[in-house]
Amino acid sequence: MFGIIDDDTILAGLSTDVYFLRTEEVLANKGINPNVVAEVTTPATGILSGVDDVAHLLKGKPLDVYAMENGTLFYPREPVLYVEGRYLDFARYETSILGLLCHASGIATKAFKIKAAAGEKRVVSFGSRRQHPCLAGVIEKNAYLGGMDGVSNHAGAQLAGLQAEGTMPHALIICFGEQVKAWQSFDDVMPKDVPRVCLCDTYADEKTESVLACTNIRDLSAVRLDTPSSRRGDFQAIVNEVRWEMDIRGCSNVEIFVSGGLDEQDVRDLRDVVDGFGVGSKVASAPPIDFAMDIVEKEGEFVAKRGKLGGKKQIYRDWSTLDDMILLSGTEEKLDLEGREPLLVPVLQDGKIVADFPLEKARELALSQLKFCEESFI
Ligand code: PCP
Repeated sequence: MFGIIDDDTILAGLSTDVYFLRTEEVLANKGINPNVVAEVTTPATGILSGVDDVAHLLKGKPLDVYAMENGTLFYPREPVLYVEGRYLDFARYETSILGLLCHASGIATKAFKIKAAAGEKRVVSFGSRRQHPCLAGVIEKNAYLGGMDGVSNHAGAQLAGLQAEGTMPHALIICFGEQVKAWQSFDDVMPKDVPRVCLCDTYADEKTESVLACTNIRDLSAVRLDTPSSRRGDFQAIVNEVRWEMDIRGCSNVEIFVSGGLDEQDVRDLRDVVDGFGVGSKVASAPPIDFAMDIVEKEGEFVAKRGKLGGKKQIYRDWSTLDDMILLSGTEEKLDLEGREPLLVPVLQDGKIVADFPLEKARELALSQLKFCEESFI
């Protein structure tokens, strides 16, 4: 009904470009099915995600897969994953392998950049409304993996094993016809563990509404300012004014949370004056990472198309600096790799999943790399 391709069709390799199905037909007809190594690379820097999905996609096939762990910072031209096996055992899956990695890593990478901009301040994913609803789980999982501190989509959070969080929409206030009644009713009805965050921009200016919220809601935890861009002018000055007016009324413990069309630069500009951010489109609709998959070995011979590097490789990282060396597999013993660790680890061995993919661990890994990132990237 909603134009969604189901799991079984994806697992059957049919969510693919038709040229792969034709390639299979031609190769099978001519009896050609070489043993190959195909690697996934990109000219971009980013945070890897989607390796777990690729493992589930290829599970049960006579293939070996090696990959960086979800959450790893990757650099241009580094293989993030490779598949080894007979070409016809995975030809038709290239489209889905790339789609899974490109989409997940795109969202995780943008979330990482938003978190880098926010520093210690909280960032929450508000953007599931910007994409097809069937993708909410993908969006929230990867937003969290990349560094967002919370997510707002109910089902998306559940699918990712997270607890959704949120404030209130303008619709609630409009249904009551005035702010105070709406905020008080929210306070009456919601369980105590739901933070009292009042949306303070519906009818009057932010200062007026924030003061009203402070003086009418006893356990007010924060005000949310979702000031429309047509009214915004100097947003930082508006926030400073709200802060001042709440402080002089003894509400310095009430936090200020902002949302609405925010990107990295807005977050950077506002992080010293607010306590948290809701970010929607910029994370949920992040550009995909442009990964490509290329055969680099065929029957043990180095092969590569123009612009790609032949041969199976391993990457050795010095975790104290995030400096990497890309080496041709098997040449390691000639070099001093003291203090470095291989990044491409087994994920699938002869079709059996041999790695696990805990979300928290991937997020911690992603965030542990923040302090080493060059400003040009974040
Ligand atoms: C928030 C804000 C943006 C949404 C969420 C964030 O909506 O207005 O529209 O996404 P963005 O970063 O893509 O802008 P609410 O204020 O909760 O929405 P509504 O006006 O529908 O109540």
